[in-house]
Amino acid sequence: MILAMDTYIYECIVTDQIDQSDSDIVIVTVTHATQWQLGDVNHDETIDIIDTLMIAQRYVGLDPQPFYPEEADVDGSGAIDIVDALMVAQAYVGLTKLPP
Ligand SMILES: [Ca+2]
Repeated sequence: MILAMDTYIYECIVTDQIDQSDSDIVIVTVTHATQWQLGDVNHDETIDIIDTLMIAQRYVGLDPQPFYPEEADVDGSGAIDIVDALMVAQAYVGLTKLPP
């Protein structure tokens, strides 16, 4: 679950096998919610030739790091392949725009 920027209050209750319980309040404040752009496979907040190369490396069986596959399937085909690398390269040079 991705939390929006806000403050959330949770009550955590723990119960053991003989029904003794304890609880505490946890306050979570989200000050910056990051939603990664499709194509930014290394999560550096830039879509550039490095992302293209990393997708291509992944396509040929290498293991580039850091690599976030959830941002790599830019054409939504269900596979991370050379088409995704080409689309990111085209976006990098301004020939096309990637889906949001
Ligand atoms: Ca990137």
